[in-house]
Amino acid sequence: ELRYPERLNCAAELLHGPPGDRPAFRTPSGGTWTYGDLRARVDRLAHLLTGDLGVVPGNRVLLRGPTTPWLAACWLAVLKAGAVAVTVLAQQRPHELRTMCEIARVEHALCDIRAVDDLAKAEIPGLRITTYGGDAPDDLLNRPAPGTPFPAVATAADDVALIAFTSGTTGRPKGCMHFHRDVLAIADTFSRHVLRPCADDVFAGSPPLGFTFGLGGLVVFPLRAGASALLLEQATPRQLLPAVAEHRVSVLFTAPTAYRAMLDDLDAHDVSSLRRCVSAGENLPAAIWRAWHERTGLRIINGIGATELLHIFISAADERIRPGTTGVPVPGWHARVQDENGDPVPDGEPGLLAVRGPVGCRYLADPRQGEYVRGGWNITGDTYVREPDGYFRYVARADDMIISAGYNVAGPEVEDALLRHPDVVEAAVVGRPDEARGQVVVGFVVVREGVGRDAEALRGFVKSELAPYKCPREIVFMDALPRTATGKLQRFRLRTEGDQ
Ligand code: 3SK
Repeated sequence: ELRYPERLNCAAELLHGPPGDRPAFRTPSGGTWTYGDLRARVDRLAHLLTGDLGVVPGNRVLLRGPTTPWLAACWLAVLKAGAVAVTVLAQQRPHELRTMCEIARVEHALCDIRAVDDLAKAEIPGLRITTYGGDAPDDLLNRPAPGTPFPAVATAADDVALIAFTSGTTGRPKGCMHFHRDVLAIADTFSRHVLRPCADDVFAGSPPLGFTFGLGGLVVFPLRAGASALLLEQATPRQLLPAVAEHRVSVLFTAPTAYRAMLDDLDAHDVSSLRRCVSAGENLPAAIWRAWHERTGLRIINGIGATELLHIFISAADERIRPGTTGVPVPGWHARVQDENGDPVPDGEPGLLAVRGPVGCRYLADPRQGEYVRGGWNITGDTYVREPDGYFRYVARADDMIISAGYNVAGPEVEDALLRHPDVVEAAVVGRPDEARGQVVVGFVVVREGVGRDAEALRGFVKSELAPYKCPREIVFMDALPRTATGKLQRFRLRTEGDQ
């Protein structure tokens, strides 16, 4: 069982250990931040937050920007100052940002100057935006600040440290609150027991820091191990391979589709530095695991995680890996498969995945809490089978969430965006199976009589409302959507539409 002191500031814990001259963060251009640099910069930022910006413990601070050491340093400074970090994706649009700020009651924002336009456009009442990375004298990084150490605020282990958003099936995002001890717990369970990193490891990967998969893999795990992370602003599969080769990356975090895409380019790059490859975000097909193993000799570490539970809770490493399964509960975690009534189903039969462990789901002011946490178990929304030998095998998502290239997309949220277009009278959005992306988003639309059927114009409209990964790949125009006699949308008919 994990035990932490009653007073715990996870940022201070993550920063205090390694010698000052060890590398902490690396950048693609060859820059290095040592632990000494990182500590000094986090302290400067914390002084500015609590001084110039007037942030007090408990304030919620939005963080938005591409994956850079400065974004990571801002995250650490917010936590060290006892405030709550609200991490969002750089692709999120004004409408989404406004909703999240409303839910999390965000007072301040630290925003990379390159990502500020949409945040400014959101016109969030009362939000004080401070940019970093620009030339202006009031830019966060250009302000004078004390060069003295900043004493970490003595937060309680179960004070909220961060709020991470997950899109709900109803479309309204859910804010998941996580404590200071939760941040350390993900490192002291999955990372410590499955990854087993050492101080010489170089971490890298594609998930952004606004996704807890990336926050854990690229900030929390390397710092907890005294290792370093290469932070890539651009991390498409084509960009990952040269970065691995050039920076001798040893621990890689990305999604199954990226492993698959990298196979095409593998021969042109030296990936001999890799010793751990982690795949999560969606199910890892056994065929991709086998192809990667054949070509690299490396056994991909598959895992299932959730924003609600912060990081990975079922996985396996080394010889315990069984391709085609997710693995076994990570030490510290418990998992079972149960039916709708909460009764365990026999091994070999599908049911709802239920897990409990050191991190639990705590939605911020959201009645859906009662759906996720039932009888002390977190119900992740995935259908799983537990094999007789204790391995867990993924079957499907139990709800209507679309998972496209590792991103979770809630169909109803995209429908809402489509319906905001003046010509659209009805919209339904479903995921259609796709070899490369797992699923692609497809929108079915009924438009007002007499107006033209312009799919590109509608896609452009959705892109202006939502992050581009949520935009339907295809728009199908219909005269009417299929409905039951009581008027309920028959989504299952749309999912197979076009298969014939
Ligand atoms: O949502 C996920 O799939 C996930 C996977 C790994 C770690 C964290 C998360 C949220």
